[in-house]
Amino acid sequence: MTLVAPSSPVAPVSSPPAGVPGEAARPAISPSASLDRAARRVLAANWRRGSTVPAGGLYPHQWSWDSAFIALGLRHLSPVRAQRELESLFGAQWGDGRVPHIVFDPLVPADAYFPGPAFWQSSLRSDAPAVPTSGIVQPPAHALAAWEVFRAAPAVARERSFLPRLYPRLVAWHDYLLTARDLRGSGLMSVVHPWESGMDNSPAWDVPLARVSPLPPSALARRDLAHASAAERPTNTDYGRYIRLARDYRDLRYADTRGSQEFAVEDPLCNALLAAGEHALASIAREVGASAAVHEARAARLTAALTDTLWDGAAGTFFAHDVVSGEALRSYSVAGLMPLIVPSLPAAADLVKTALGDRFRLGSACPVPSYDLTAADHEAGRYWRGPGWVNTSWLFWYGLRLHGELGLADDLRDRLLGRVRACGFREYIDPLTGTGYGTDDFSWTAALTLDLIRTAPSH
Ligand code: 2M8
Repeated sequence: MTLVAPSSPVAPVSSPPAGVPGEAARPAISPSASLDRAARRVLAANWRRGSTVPAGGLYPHQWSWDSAFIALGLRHLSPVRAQRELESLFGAQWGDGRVPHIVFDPLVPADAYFPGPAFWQSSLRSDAPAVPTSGIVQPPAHALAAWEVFRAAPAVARERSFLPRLYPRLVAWHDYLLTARDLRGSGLMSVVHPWESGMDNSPAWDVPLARVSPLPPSALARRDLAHASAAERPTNTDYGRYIRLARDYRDLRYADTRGSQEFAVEDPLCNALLAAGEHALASIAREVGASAAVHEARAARLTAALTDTLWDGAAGTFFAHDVVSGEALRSYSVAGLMPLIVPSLPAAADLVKTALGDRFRLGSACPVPSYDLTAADHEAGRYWRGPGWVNTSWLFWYGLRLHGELGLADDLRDRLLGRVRACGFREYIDPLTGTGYGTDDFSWTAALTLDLIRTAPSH
């Protein structure tokens, strides 16, 4: 098979890699050959007529930020498939610019995933697409992914007008987040449901979620427990609250009226992706002949807002802000380290220091723990309350390279590959023991593993 030139986040985003896609061979790391093959098998098995499911059993539809990470891996296998992954997602964009967190596959039985299309009722909105979707969003990793997908194979992308077609949709997506979702005029976007953060049951959401009265277990038709152990998933009380919040938002026809939210937080991970995404949009704008200035200005504003509003210098991390109570959510989750992906971030060196400290133990724990290793409520095998995930670790690795921490980046890459080699393409992994949890054959674990294998070490 032909391989594409590895693209590096260290290279300036405005200069695509030279050469013809498909000509450069990946570095010969022979122990990775079988891992590479196995990752490709997972992605092939999870491909469904134009997009990839996160996992055939547990998540049998298309998820928003999963597709961004999956596209980053697919770009090494088939530039066209990587482009289609993003195109199919944006094909389900709503008229107000939101990109739904799930695009349902009409061929999958209605009760395969809860809550399904009958719960979300996207048809309540005349600006929703014909295909059924959810009505909430997920972290905006897409502009970054689109630019990296383009850089992997510019000729193929130009031939298909990939960026000219996607650019206006990416802009509408960011416009939605920066206007309708700037709930207090801080310049930052809010998430209005824990699922929107991507880190569903993060301890960071415990305080704001405690205000939400849960629906009783009889109102929940959980399907996840058929595919993963209850000890590794959110509790029934969490689920009761998730469904309550989603039902209330749906009953408002997904209106983002200021002050109507029971749960609203400014999350550092989402806002970091938005800022990094605006940098990517500036590069995309240059490629398609649009003005980059608006995106550069937005990136600068977001970086300043993140730093002024969410950064806590004494703690050495970014904390989410609870828009309802007006308080900082002082929880050391990996989301607080994610602004490392933002170019020219003033706090970059402090974030690396925090990652190397006891709470995250970057030098030994792997993947990067989703939550503070020293916290009394750290749970090494429960979802977003402790285990490490390959996507947030990949983002941290990307940020390390971006900020010139090449030795740390290479070390993290090698240890991530070692973990996956040992436990397979699991959804999440105990960062200290390497025990795998959640579903197996998880798409973004496979895709980002492939990306780590195919990207040359920095030095
Ligand atoms: C998880 O979230 C979904 C709800 O969106 C679930 O638990 O059913 C999260 O890990 C989320 O970040 C991820 O995108 C999704 C699919 O992999 O699963």
